[in-house]
Amino acid sequence: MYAVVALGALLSPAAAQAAKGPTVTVMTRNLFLGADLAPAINAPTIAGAIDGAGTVYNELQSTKFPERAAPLAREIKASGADLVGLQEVALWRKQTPSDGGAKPISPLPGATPATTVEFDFLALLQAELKKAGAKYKVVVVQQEFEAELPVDADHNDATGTGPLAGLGADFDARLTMRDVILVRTGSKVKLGKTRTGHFKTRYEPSIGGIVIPVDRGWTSVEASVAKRTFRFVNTHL
Ligand SMILES: [Ca+2]
Ligand SMILES: [Ca+2]
Repeated sequence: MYAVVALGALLSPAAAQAAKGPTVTVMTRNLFLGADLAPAINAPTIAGAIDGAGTVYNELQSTKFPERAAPLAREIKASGADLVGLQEVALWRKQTPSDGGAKPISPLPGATPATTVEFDFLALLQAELKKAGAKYKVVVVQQEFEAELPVDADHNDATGTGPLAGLGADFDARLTMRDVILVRTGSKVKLGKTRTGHFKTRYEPSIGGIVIPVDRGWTSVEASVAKRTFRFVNTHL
């Protein structure tokens, strides 16, 4: 969705009339991280979470962010938005063979984070924006929830790798959630200080007693146009 905001409308009617404030176009979009995480993070046990991670991973493949990014980039271009707030700008990474996930979910002390990038939603969207002829720069990125689990993608316990091979772990998959603000190159909006924060109250499901900290938060940037100042805030509630 996007909106044209007349800054004068935020002032008193008389002041607005006098000001005939400059116009700024803003847009907000939740990119959808690619899958419903419930089968994994709401599983009662690690074994169930590994099966659930298979369901999540297969849904991620079928929702095809690399394809979705193209019309999204065209939509951003068509909006002409000066500022764009993006939520669920996922970064998915993979590790083969599995070494048992990673903290905070993995019960194994030697488990390390996956580093091979599978889908970087920000990089994919930026590439499509470039293809669409829309020039946007990243103003601020904040990392939110992150988790890594072994994945039983073929739902077969007889195929597995690593220390949890017996539970069917084919590989590890790591999700890093991010929120991002973009600014259009050439926009008349001048930007200043950025701020970020996480909400103190968060969703904390547990898998077999291991608490999953589902962080969410906000990013903001101070902005001005024609000597009017405002604050643009992007949040994932
Ligand atoms: Ca790992
Ligand atoms: Ca398997």
